[in-house]
Amino acid sequence: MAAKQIFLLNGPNLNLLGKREPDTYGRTCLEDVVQLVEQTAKEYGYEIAHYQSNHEGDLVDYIQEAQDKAEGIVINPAAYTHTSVAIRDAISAIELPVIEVHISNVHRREPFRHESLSAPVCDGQIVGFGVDGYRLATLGLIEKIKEGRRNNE
Ligand code: DHK
Repeated sequence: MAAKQIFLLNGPNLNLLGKREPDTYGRTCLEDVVQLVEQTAKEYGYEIAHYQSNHEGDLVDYIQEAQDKAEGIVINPAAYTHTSVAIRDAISAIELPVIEVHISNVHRREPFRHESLSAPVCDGQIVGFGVDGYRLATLGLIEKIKEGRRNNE
């Protein structure tokens, strides 16, 4: 029997993790983040399908795809967090738990990063724990999956 899947989605510029503004985003590369999430998920019998894109529409496609293939989503929409109605609507349209994660503490940063268009349609948000936030988000998501439906209805 195929393992249950969690989609891990990363938005623009997160492919540069480790090299990009390390004082803000740390020195861990995206590949290592994916491994961390895979290890965490595996302990609970889940596999990770990871996608990173710099393009808004790709992220919308992955969110839609998750509906048929995954039990839930961990997503860092990166800059699209603050701008994308399309990503918000895609999350809203699916019937899966979704946890938003941000590496940095966005609330301590520029005012335009304080608002998340997607957080109100997600089931939880993890902010400011560095890349360990992805592990925490995965654990939180697994709890939400166990509970059943998302809690934003
Ligand atoms: C990542 C980004 O790329 C920014 O655009 C967000 C987020 C914050 C993060 O902390 O993971 O504002």
